[in-house]
Amino acid sequence: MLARLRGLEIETPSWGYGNSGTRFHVFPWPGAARDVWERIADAALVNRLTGCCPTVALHIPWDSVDDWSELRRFAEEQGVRIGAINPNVFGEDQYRLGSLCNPDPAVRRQAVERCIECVEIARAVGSTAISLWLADGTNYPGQDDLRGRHARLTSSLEELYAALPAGMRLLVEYKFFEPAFYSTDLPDWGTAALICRRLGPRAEVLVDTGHHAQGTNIEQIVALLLAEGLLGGFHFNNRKYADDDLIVGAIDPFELFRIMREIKLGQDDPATAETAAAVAFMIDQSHNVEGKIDAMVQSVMNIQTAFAKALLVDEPAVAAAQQAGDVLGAHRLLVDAFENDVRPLLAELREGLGVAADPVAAFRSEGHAERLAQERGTAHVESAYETI
Ligand code: LRH
Ligand code: MN
Repeated sequence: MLARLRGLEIETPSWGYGNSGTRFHVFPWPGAARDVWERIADAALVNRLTGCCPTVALHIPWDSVDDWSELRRFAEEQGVRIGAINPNVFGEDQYRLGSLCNPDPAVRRQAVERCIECVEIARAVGSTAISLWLADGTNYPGQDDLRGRHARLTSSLEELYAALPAGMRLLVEYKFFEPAFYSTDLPDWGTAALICRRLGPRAEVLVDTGHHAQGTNIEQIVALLLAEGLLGGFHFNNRKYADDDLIVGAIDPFELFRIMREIKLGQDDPATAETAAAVAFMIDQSHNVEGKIDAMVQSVMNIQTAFAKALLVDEPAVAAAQQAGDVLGAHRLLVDAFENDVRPLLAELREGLGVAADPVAAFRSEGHAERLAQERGTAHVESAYETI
């Protein structure tokens, strides 16, 4: 049990440490990271506090530097490695009508080149994953040819896939809407799975837990993608309404438990163990009204809690109840596990990792927030409307 919990490594996102907000306002947080160096330093602090976050994901060009080997060295000196590289093909003017799906071949070229540039960056920093999300879509019926956009998407991705060196994989992230409000070119797991199958074995689906329509059974998608050998990773966060990017498990911890149970079952099944073993557990959240670092640590703790409870499910009894058609019996066995208080177990895990039993309490009692606010001050960021 403890060995499996110790094996759970969680990647944190560089963009989760800086000031972020909504289109209505960005509330600056005292001591929030202001550049990639501080974002990596904060990720390293989260790793020191939790003992299980050895990698940090980067977003390009938000995290771009002149000397990638210097950044790699800095990260390693801080005690972390650079994880997934996220090409940003949504934050520039030319992407109004899309990036890889844009009707204009010149814009598609720029977007493909940005992605291939990220392959070179990944190579330079020792990363083995390109994690790609596209904002691409349309806002009105008739705005563009839906099959035409799909054809552009697949041919652009085929070019990117062909540029991947051995050992590097492409994680394809879908999202059912936003910022496009009529059609999204990569809207769901099915489209992502079809495209990954078409590309090849090193293309896998990334499940962002905030990217589904209300009522979607995410753990069933996870189970299916595991069964098909197509699950590459997660962007964990939580939501009540849309892509709210809230602290993982903060709104629906039972859903997170159900997702982590499918991961456990996938690890235990020889037919899916290889895929399950390579799943990238990454957080993708942003903090509009709360501090960044302790919120990230809380998310890590919530994922560990969900996995610990999933490991406590009496699976042989569940299988027997399922075979016997004992619907409530099977369900109650999951609830029994979920109702466990696993904090003592996790405290034992953390003691073994040489970190505090409650890393959030440690962050606070050690005065990191005050120290960082002192060192960095408060940077003001304009929200979308404020630039009007
Ligand atoms: C899109 C998304 C994607 C990132 C971005 C920061 O909603 O989930 O993964 O690139 O958030
Ligand atoms: Mn995401």
